[in-house]
Amino acid sequence: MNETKICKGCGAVLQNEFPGKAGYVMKAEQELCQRCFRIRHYNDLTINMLDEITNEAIEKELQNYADALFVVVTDILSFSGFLKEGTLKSFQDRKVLLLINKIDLLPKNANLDKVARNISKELSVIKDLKFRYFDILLTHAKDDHFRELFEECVHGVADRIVFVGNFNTGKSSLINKLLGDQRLTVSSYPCTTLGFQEIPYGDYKLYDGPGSLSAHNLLMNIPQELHHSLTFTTALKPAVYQIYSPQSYFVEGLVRLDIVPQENCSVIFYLNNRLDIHRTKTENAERYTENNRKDFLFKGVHDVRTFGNIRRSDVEINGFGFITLKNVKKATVFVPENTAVTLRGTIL
Ligand SMILES: Nc1nc2c(ncn2[C@@H]2O[C@H](COP(=O)(O)OP(=O)(O)OP(=O)(O)O)[C@@H](O)[C@H]2O)c(=O)[nH]1
Ligand SMILES: [Mg+2]
Repeated sequence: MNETKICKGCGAVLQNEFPGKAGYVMKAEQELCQRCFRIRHYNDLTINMLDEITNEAIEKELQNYADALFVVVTDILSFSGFLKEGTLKSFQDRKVLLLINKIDLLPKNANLDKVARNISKELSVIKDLKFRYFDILLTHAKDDHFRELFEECVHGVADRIVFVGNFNTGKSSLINKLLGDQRLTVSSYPCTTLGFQEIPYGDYKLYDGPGSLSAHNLLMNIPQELHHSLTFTTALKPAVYQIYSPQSYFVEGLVRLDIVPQENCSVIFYLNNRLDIHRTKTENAERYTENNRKDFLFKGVHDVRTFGNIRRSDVEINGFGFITLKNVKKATVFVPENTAVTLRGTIL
């Protein structure tokens, strides 16, 4: 293949020499690479995409879009960790629309106005940053009002609109929703999009690109074959516990939470409803861990975070969900190493 063409699904440069590499097509006239074809038709990952992307390469590419509007996409499972990570600092003096996606994962009875007010309070961590334009949008990629809300936010701000953010936050899905078709490849695997591509949209040019790798997302810290089992297909399921004595909770072999209660203590887990939560007295927790060691994914390779005297707060486990704690004397959270655990105000 002589001229450079890119895959319409993932933005990888097309090539017909190396079958195991990104952008491979059997015939030069094909517009979709084999990897996109297989993801779309068989949900089958043929190339480990994590090796194809570096944050440095993304940052370098973004320097070409100084005047553009950056739609910085995060999601309801990781926005607190994302804000705390300080990534938005690198967009200072730029135009930014902060988009918190996947709000359809919140329980059906969630009061979204209240959620929006509570999330605004959390934005105080970025209060000292100066942007040339800043707005915030809470949405999800199936929201039929998304197009209207998006156009209201971007009207007159810039001609070029670049979607950026961590992997899996739904950038390509949101662009597909704007376009009203499925031209971009989306998947639950991290790092689906491999290269930048320009997409005309009315008077605007949209840009989809690879997601940044966030080392703090739980998905990055567990074996890749488990990623698919953590796909969120339905809303987070609240699991409520009243607690009267020290208790420990094991969410599969992924996360452990120890609680020392105060009076009227309760804990509500908002997690993927396919995950099993096992509860035991804290005095038996070590024995439980020993007996289930082989299932315990992170086999001792975990980080431990401790929080004291909580009246009412959420603990967000990056990419995994959150836990609302009420009247807790001490909470200890065990997560796979490097996973961000963020204490914040409650959002529901
Ligand atoms: N529940 C829910 N799932 C979503 C939403 N948006 C995207 N997803 C799912 O999230 C996963 C990732 O979506 P993508 O659109 O591929 O995300 P991306 O940000 O483009 O990912 P990369 O290309 O890897 O950076 C897919 O399984 C989507 O179906 C949403 O609003 N709600
Ligand atoms: Mg993508």
